[in-house]
Amino acid sequence: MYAEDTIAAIATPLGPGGIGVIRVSGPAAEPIARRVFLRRSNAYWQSHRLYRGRIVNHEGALIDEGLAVLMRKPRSHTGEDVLEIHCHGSPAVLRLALEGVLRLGARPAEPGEFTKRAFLNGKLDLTQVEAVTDLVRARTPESAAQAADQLLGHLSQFLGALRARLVGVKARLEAQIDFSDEDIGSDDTVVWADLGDVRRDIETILGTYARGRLLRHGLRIAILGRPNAGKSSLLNALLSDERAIVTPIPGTTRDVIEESADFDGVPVVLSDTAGLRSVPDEVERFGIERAWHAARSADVVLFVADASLPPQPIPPFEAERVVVALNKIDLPCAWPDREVQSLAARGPVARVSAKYLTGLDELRRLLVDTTAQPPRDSVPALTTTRQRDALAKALESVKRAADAATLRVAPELIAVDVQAALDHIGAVTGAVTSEDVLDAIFAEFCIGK
Ligand SMILES: Nc1nc2c(ncn2[C@@H]2O[C@H](COP(=O)(O)OP(=O)(O)OP(=O)(O)O)[C@@H](O)[C@H]2O)c(=O)[nH]1
Ligand SMILES: [Mg+2]
Repeated sequence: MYAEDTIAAIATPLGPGGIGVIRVSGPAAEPIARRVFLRRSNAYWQSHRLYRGRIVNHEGALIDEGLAVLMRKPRSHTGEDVLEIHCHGSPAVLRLALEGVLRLGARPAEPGEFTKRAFLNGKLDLTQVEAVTDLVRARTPESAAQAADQLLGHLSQFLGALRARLVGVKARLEAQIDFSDEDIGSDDTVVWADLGDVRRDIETILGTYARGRLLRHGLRIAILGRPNAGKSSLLNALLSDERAIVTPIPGTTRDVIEESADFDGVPVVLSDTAGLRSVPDEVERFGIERAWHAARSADVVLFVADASLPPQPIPPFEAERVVVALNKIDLPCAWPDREVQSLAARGPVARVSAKYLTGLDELRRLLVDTTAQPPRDSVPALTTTRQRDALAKALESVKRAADAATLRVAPELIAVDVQAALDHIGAVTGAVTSEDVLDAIFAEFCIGK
């Protein structure tokens, strides 16, 4: 299925650190181990045993002292012979050690190639492959927990159970086709009931996508508003950090300031921007252009309005969602109720004081959007559009099959929709897949994974 050559890469980030790991996978892993890792005795390498020894290059020159483990196939991450060499986390040592390994017949691994081999050898399914990148990149504990859950196969098991149910339905329909003369009419109710259960389960899991996606992708929030509205103060308040300069002078912020934060487990990136106004000052004008750009590339625009000044219109934004913060509510409010109510037409409104830190929890809640409820423990979350789209198609097929069963359509025809549903669910785990899908998924990987 693929060229079974031997691949190698540095698997840890390149920078000074306690330990750095070189990973080698393929048939030459063991011969390479014997050349570049010198143990006290030249005895047999036991599989899955950590040895201490000297790391040398292809010519035998000493590089470092460290540990090595050989994991013989098929009981390894990739399903091939895998060698891991643990040396000191020095970029120079790691480069020298890798070079030795490459000189002895391995070639540099492409991004994600170890995981791809694990998939091709049936060690991981596609949802687990996706979870590997998600776990490596997770920015909050909740994102990491979600990815770990998927990596451990929770989603795969849920989908496997759905498939098993549908296979049962299909078998029953086929029995009806084969024995159409005999009386097996009672099976119809079983088919309906099973299709109904599968449909409910798919609907439940589709409901997890909004939050699953949020935890995986995070949320880009651009803070916009007129000069002096309190955008930078609000950024600082949301970060609990004096990150941006705050002054009573309008036009203080000139450039976009980006910071990461964790809103109830959702990784967010907040961008504070220059206040929107027409000005002759060229520097500020550039800043305002950047503010508009930040708004275009954000998932949510957080528009900050100053409650202590007479109402000002909110400009139109292209963003998917707008949340309004009516700031400075510690001061006398200059907004008539009617004006405050009309804000709701633009998006949900939070009354806040960046100065006294009030209303911030409510604002965070509105920003991450409460419609994205946390999933129930028993139901794994969908995290990618690929998974969501395939299951949405599966749901359509199951609905069609259920409708056809109600109308007592010929079992052959119902079976076609049931098979389509099986194929769509199979696409999620990769039981049914195409080269394009694989390429798209592995394109996101870094080298050494
Ligand atoms: N009373 C009160 N003052 C506030 C509040 N938030 C901000 N301010 C004050 O408003 C002024 C402007 O605050 P900034 O955070 O710099 O406003 P900005 O929107 O970033 O302004 P530009 O960067 O110039 O666009 C400062 O003097 C802040 O102390 C608030 O909630 N209540
Ligand atoms: Mg500012």
